[in-house]
Amino acid sequence: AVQGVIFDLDGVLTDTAEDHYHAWQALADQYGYAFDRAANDRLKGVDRAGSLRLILDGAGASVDDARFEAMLAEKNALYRARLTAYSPANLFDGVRALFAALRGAGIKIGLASASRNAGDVVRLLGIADQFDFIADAGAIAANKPAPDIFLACADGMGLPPERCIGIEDAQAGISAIHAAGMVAIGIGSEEALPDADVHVPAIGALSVDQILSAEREAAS
Ligand code: G16
Ligand code: MG
Repeated sequence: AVQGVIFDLDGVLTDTAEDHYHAWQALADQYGYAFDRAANDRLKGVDRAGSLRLILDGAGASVDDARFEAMLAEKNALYRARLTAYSPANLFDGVRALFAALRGAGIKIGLASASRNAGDVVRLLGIADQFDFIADAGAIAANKPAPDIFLACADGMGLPPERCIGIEDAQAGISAIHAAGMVAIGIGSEEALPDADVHVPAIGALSVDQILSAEREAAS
């Protein structure tokens, strides 16, 4: 049976994507790079440096290493300035109830976000103490779609990966979950996440029973 559920952060527990968008847009405007919401959608689940590489590629621009690092720092400062407005009100509906139900069922809770700010975000959301383990994105060699962060999270919870289920809103994240040997629950439509084993429109629509039956279905 399932012994652990590993959550992505952005798009699963809260909408940090909107704040990443505004930070990247401000940076792109400052340097005169074309950027919009559609371009931002392609950055979901992609780490900070990977995102900047995609933006530069899209603009046909190239910068030296020092400028690249400075731009990363600048984007992060813009993003963190937006995080100061975060509170438990930013937590998606149903997360607290789902976490309580998982705990009641003896199932561990993990976090596998590509964000180096994930620890601060869950503190601001008021749920930091709910996790058995929070994987450190800064200590992971290969980002999603590589399985590393989900494997590190299972390991940190003291569980074998095949006893864990992953929950993601981005295709790269679903691939990472599968590469880790876990069943994948997708937050979003079947069109958006064709590889997910189970789909729910939002985290608030997900029950512990559905999580348990997702594993049984995938195993049969
Ligand atoms: C999130 C977002 C990405 C962002 C990444 C890194 O991933 O989806 O857009 O680029 O974190 O964030 P930071 O700049 O804070 O390190 P996830 O894995 O939570 O969906
Ligand atoms: Mg996500």
